[in-house]
Amino acid sequence: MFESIADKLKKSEKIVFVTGAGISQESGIPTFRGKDGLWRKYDAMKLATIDAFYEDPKLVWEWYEERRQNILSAKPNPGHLAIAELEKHRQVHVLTQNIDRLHQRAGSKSVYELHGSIITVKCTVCSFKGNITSSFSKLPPLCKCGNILRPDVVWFGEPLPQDVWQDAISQASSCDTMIVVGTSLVVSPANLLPVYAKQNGASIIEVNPEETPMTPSMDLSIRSSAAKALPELVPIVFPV
Ligand code: BV8
Ligand code: ZN
Repeated sequence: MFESIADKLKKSEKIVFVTGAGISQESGIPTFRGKDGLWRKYDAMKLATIDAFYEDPKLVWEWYEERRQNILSAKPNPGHLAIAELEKHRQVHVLTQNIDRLHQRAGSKSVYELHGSIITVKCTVCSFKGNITSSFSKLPPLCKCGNILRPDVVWFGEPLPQDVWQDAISQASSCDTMIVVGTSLVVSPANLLPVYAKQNGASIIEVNPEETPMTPSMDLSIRSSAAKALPELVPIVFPV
């Protein structure tokens, strides 16, 4: 799969991955827009927004709690593990749209969570932020200050965490190779990251069973799944 670009990969000092829901699909976590997509059962534009939350916090919490249980029982797959392995031999950064923390559980150290994390909550009023360690007895859960807590994720219409977004732009703009895995590149501004990389002369590779809007601009677009393609990548970039 990677033979045509193997020499460039071998010379890459800094590799940045941009990942989406597709990289966690083989861990049993449904993607958003796929046939098994989360958004088939639910209208995510209805649920992943601040208005939906204030309209019906219990419903939104039920959706996140269902996803959180599934995520906690999921395991990193060979795709996540290959990226973590590569980080032992090269400068690797992961810019993920996912909120499932599977990259970190696979062992990746440099992970930028562009859309937050389902494992953390924050207060809708005070500055409290913390990890969820057990299921809540009542939904929506309340903060010590008496106000309701919300999942610490970025909803549609909300800005990405500024520090994370700025860091993601600088990583994308200074890498030799960007590998875009498991994202439909529909959601902005995360879908701009490959543009930043290309503008700065990086080689960009896509790993996705389907085409995306950026397939024509890719140096290499691999029609395969993350768990199959990424383990092939490591021995090419870092021949032992
Ligand atoms: C912002 C967190 C500005 C929560 C998510 C019109 C109206 C309203 C808004 C907009 C609009 N037009 C544009 C916008 C902006 C909007 C946007 O982009 N909307 C889209 C829908 C058009 N963006 C925003 O609102 C962002 N904020 O712009 O703020 C601003 C600035 C200042 C002040 C105020 C505001 C915030 C976007 C973040 C939203 N939150 N998630 C949660 O998870 O519940 S988005 C959600 O979609 C996920 O995070 C996910 O990451 C993201 C993208 O989806 P993908 O990861 O790509 O997943 P998808 O299912 O789409 O694709 C999976 C891919 O994997 C497929 O290609 C498939 O082929 C492939 N695949 C499948 N299996 C495998 C595989 N690949 C490899 N291996 C496999 N096995
Ligand atoms: Zn509070």
